[in-house]
Amino acid sequence: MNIKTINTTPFKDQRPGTSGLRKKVKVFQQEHYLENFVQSIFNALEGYKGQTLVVGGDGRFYNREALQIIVKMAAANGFGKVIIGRGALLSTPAASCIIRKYKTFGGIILSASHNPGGPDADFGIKYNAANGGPAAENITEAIYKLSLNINEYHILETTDIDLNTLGEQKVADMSVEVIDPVTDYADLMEQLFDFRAMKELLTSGSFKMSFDAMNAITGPYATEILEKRLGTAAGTVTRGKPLEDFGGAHPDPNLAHAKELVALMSGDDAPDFGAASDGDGDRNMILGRDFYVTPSDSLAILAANATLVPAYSKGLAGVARSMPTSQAVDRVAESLNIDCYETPTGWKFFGNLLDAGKITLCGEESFGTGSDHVREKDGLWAVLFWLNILAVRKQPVAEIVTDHWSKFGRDVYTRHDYEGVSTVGANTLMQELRKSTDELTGKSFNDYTIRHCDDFSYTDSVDNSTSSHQGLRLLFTNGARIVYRLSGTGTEGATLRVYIEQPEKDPAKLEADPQESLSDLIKLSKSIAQIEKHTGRKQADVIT
Ligand code: G16
Repeated sequence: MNIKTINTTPFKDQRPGTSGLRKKVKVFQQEHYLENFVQSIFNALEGYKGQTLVVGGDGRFYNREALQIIVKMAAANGFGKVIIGRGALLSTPAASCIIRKYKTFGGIILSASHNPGGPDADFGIKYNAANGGPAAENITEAIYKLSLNINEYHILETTDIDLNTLGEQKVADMSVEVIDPVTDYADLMEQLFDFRAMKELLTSGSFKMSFDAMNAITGPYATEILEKRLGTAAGTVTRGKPLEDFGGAHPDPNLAHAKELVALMSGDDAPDFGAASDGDGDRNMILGRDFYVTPSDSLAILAANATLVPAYSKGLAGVARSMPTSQAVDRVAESLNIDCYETPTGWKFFGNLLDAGKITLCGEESFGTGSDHVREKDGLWAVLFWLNILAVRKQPVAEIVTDHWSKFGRDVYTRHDYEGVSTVGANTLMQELRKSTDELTGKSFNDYTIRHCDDFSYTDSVDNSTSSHQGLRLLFTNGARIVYRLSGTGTEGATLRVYIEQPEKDPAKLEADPQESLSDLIKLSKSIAQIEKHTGRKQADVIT
C-alpha cells in the first residue's frame, strides 16, 4: 500500500455552518483545503477502522474530484469499505437511507444544497452519523477544533477509481462498492406509500402533474419513481438531468427560483399538482393549480392527514418544527394530543428526537419536511406524501389547504431575505436587537404589543445539550411573531432572514395575500431592527 502522509497547515475558516462546510469551489480547490477538512472529520471519529463509509454527492462541479480524494483518504485512514453511488451521485435523503439500510458507520455527503454550482459557485461537504443524520453540534465543533491544529493528513497514492461500473473493486485493502443511487431509495418510498392508489390517480387521465428537478439530483429519482413505478406520462419530470452547474440556474425550489413551474401552474390548462426539489434533493415546494402551499402549512397538513398514508396509519408519536417555522403544526399537534417540539434551524436538531421515538414528522419553513424514515429532510418523500393524500381525498390541493385553514385557522406567513449584505452591518443589527430584548418586552406599536422578546436558546430533551443564539424572537400578545436570524448556509457576505407571522381565524380574511395582511408587521420588522440603517436595503431581495 502506498500511503502518503502529507504535511499541512490549518485553514482558519473550516467551522461547519447550518449544514456542513459550504464555500466557493475555488476555496475547496486550494491545495490541502478539502484534505484538511476530511482528515479533521476522520480525526473526530472513533472506532471506524475496518468499518463502512457511504460517500456521494449532488453531482455539482467538483463532486467527482472531491469523491476521488475522499475514497483515497478513507483507504489510507483504515476504513474497510466505501459505498458510493454510481457517477459519484447520491441525493442527500438517499445517502441517509443507504447509511441506515446497510448499517454503515456513517457517510460523507458532498453538496451545497440549493446554492448555485459551477467553477465560480458553491461546494459543500458534511458528515452524517450512523443514524443517517447530520452530525450533531458537538461533533461539528470537534471537527472545527481539530481543523485548527491539523498538521498532516493521510492519502493513498493510486489511480482514480471507476465511478461508473456497478459492483465491487479494491483500492489497496479497502473495498469500494458502486451501487445504483436510486434503487434503495425508490424501494423505501414504495414501502411507505400506497403506490396502488397513487398509480390509479396518476394514470386516470383526469389528473396531471409536473415535477421540476431543477437540473439537479432528483431528476433520476423522480423519473424512476413517478414515471416508471407510478406510471405518470413521460415528460412529467422536467429539467431531469443533473448538470454540474444546474444549467446556470439557482436550484432552490421557491417562488423566486422555480419560475417556469410557477408560471405553468398558474397558466391556462395548468396541471393539478406541481412540485420541485433542490440541488441535493432534500427540499420541496408544493403547488396546486394557481396555488402555493407554504412549507409551514405543508408540514401542518401532512401531520393532520398522516393516518391516510400506510407508513403513518397508526398515528404520530409527536411532531417538531424549527423555531422560525410557523406555528401551524402546533395547532394540529394540540388537536391530536401529541407533543410538538420547537428546535433551532438545522435538520441536525431533529435527529435525537427522531432516534428517541419522540417525533414522527418534522419540518422547517426553508422548504424542508421529513419523517423517521430517514434522518434528513426529503423532497421527493414530501411530494409522494402529498400525492398519497390527493389519491385518498380526491380533492384539489387548494381545497385541502383551505379546508385545513377553516378547521385550524391560518398562520399567515412570509419570509423576507436581505441577501449578501455586509457582515459587519448584519452582526451589528443582531447585537443591537440582542441588547434591547428587555427594553422591547412590553412595548406597544399601534395594535401590536410585544409579550416576550429573547434570543432563542434550545435544550435538547434527549441529551440535555444547549444551543444558544439561535435567533431573535419578538412574540406579540395576539400570537404574531417576528423572528430575525442570520443564514448559516451562505458563502458570501451575510444574509439576514426575517420571518413574519400572524394567526388568522376570521373566515373573511383567510385567503388574503400575506404581503397585504402582514403589511403592518413587515413595516415594524424593518423599523424595530433598523434594517435600512444596518444593511443599506429598503426592501428584501427575496420574499417567500
Ligand atoms: C440547511 C439545513 C436546514 C436549514 C437550512 C437553513 O438546508 O439543512 O435544516 O433549515 O439550511 O438555512 P439558513 O441557515 O441559510 O437559513 P439545506 O437545504 O441548505 O441543507
